[in-house]
Amino acid sequence: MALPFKGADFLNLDAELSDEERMIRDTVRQYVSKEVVPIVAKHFRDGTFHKPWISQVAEMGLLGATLEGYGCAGLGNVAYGLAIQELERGDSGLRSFVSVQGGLVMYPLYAFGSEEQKRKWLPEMAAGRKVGCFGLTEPDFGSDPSGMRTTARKEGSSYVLDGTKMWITNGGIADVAVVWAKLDGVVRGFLVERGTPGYKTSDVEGKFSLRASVTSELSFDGCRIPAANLLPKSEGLKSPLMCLNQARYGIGWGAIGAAMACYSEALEYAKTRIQFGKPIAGFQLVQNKLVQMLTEITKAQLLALRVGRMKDKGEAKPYQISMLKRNNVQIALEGARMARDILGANGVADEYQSFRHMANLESVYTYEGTHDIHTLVIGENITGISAFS
Ligand code: TGC
Ligand code: FAD
Repeated sequence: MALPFKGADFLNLDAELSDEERMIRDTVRQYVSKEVVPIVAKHFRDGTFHKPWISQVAEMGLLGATLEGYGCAGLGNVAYGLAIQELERGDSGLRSFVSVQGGLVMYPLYAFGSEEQKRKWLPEMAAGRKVGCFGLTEPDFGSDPSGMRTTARKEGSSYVLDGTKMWITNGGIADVAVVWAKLDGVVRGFLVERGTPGYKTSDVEGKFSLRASVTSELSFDGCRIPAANLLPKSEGLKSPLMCLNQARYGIGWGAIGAAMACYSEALEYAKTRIQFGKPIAGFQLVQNKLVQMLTEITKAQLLALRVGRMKDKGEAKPYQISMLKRNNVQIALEGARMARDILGANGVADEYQSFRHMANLESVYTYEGTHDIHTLVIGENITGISAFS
């Protein structure tokens, strides 16, 4: 039987965590070892999302975990980050589900919704009985969502939506979509329920990445929704970008989980794989890779912990969250490639997990703002000059 997952904690950062934070991390760690790791390779191979995970993560209070009230757990940002880290140690697809449900659907309901909308959706979503998705990206507008073509127009007591959203996580399984569309030229958020005439979803096939997650296209063709489905406090592109801060923060922690999974796998493998008469862990070049991976994980942990503590005080700025997402996903992706290399030919088989993490991290590098978009966000902050266009 495999040993319990120990993570990586070279600087004893555990000492910086509260008992509650450690307890939440360890609970989710055990859950992932029992309910995710044993089956995720099959789901990745089959291209399926394992729906029973939804009620299981809900049971642990991980959906909309940092929100207060409405059945949400009201966790601190570090406790939430540690939980997300453990989920992504299992698979980025499960972490994506939780990020979208909490950061991109429950958060906008909480921040921009009416009291009636909050009461209707938040407790059901916290319990995992309802699933949501977030439609911002369009086929022709990814990094630059300001150009979106999806529109809403007011007709009596309804809004009518037209347009297409692309690459939408959870789209095909969502009961409700938070859709960003221009109303009189201004970006606003709308709730569109599954089954509404004129609203269709179709799942993206043939992904090499995030295969254990549902990704879909959403299309709106004269889709009429009640006027009460407008998120009344949403106003301008700033509203969806505020949601992205929540999800990007979680990704910064999640990437550490994927990186630790790859590092641990490579370390164990290197200690037992014999070539030229000794374990490959005894070769300097292999040690160099392992040291590099652990060093980057340790720096990523420090960054995540600091931004988490700042977020708890309401002090984390979007460009600081950009640095967290940008750095931690990059080091996780590079570490996954090194782990795959250390595993040799075995590294390309799904009996091992590093390749799956590596493939997932290619998407994570692109979504929630590409690596280079975050470079430009930070570049603008330090120079005062925008280099986006
Ligand atoms: P810009 O003029 O800079 O900004 C418009 C207004 O928004 C404000 N703002 C932010 N506010 C809060 N948080 C942020 N991160 C913000 N970034 C900007 C800004 O201050 C301004 O406010 P105001 O009051 O002046 O109106 O807008 P821009 O059009 O120049 O765009 C800036 C840019 C490129 C950084 C932005 O468009 C961007 O972030 N692009 C990347 C798009 C992106 O990340 N898409 C993600 C889609 S969702 C997704 O990928 C989910 S994957 C989920 C999963 O499965 O885990
Ligand atoms: P583009 O914007 O076309 O970028 C292509 C390349 O050009 C990138 O390398 C980019 O960095 C570069 N580039 C673009 N502009 C500049 C510039 N100004 N300077 C320098 N380089 C630039 N979206 C949602 O709304 N909701 C979701 O739930 C969601 N889930 C997703 C799930 C998956 C699996 C994936 C892969 C994507 C998902 N997305 C989602 C979409 C994601 O947010 C976009 O893919 C991302 O924002 C990038 O947009 P794009 O793919 O159109 O690339």
